[in-house]
Amino acid sequence: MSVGTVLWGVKSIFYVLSDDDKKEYKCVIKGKTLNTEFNLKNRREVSPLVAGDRVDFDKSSPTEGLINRRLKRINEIKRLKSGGREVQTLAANIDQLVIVDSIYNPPFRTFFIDRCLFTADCMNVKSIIVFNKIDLLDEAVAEFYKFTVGAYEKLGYKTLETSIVTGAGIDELKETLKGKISSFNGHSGVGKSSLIAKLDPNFSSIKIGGISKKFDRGVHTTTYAQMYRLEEDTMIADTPGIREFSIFIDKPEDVENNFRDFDDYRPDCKYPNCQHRDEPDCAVRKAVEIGDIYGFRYESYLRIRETIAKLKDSRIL
Ligand SMILES: Nc1nc2c(ncn2[C@@H]2O[C@H](COP(=O)(O)OP(=O)(O)OP(=O)(O)O)[C@@H](O)[C@H]2O)c(=O)[nH]1
Ligand SMILES: [Mg+2]
Ligand SMILES: [Zn+2]
Repeated sequence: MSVGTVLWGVKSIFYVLSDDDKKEYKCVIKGKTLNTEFNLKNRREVSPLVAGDRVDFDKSSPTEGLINRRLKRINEIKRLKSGGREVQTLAANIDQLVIVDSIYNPPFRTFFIDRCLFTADCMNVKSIIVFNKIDLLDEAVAEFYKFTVGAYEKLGYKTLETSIVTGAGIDELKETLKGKISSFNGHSGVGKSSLIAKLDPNFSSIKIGGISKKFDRGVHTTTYAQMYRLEEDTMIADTPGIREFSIFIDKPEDVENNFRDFDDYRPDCKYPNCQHRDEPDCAVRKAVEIGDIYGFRYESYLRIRETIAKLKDSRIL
């Protein structure tokens, strides 16, 4: 029996990098189902194995194998799909989540970034925000962009600005990824695959898409997550772009606890179970009013709460 890491897979075939000989094996799941040790509460899991999963498997030939079991995940970046009826894991066992957004085409959205940050924080995974296509920064968005970057930096999140056109920030990105397993997440068309291709010429065959004119959004080019090995110990999961990053959360009370900007104020709310909406003497809302907490972060918080309430109503949570 060997242990390895799933690099990528479609439908029922998974490519596994074996720990012992560092070779790739084309594997299928033994039997038809996999014991995933995960309570899905009647939801369907899109795929039982994703890039980054650790499995034990038997080699059946020098290039093929049979997967017996998925090992317990250290962490996983999950989202809900199909109105909450399906759970999709984007990557598992990662050291850091790289949230990629673009300055323009498509324009960056703080709500998306906040949901990703929130998901990573719930999982205790470090996150980095990459603003790609910095070459497209013009006066119209410069001020808002600067404000946003400043806000995230102040909250303690690392931000990077990159461009595959000018090469800006690519070396810094490489340095940030070195020796770690990272997952690139972001909307379709922000340039996740382009960045990975830029990091190593060996990845030049990676599929890069165009932007669909009609929606001013990317046409989905990457259709499944795939792990790229930059060096022996540096791995990057390129995940398909997502329109919606519906958060997946097990415990609704996690919402408050994972807005780090609220931490200093929460203890001063009148009610210990304050949800910071319309309760009297809410220290969080007061901090928002006087500008000590960013308004856009508070908006994101409310929207995440709303999502969770809806899921509860439809008994998905
Ligand atoms: N101007 C500019 N264009 C870029 C940059 N990075 C990527 N692009 C373009 O953006 C488009 C989308 O790039 P992709 O790398 O396919 O985007 P993706 O995030 O992988 O998209 P999905 O696979 O659909 O999730 C392509 O036309 C790229 O050439 C950049 O830094 N500057
Ligand atoms: Mg892609
Ligand atoms: Zn409150």
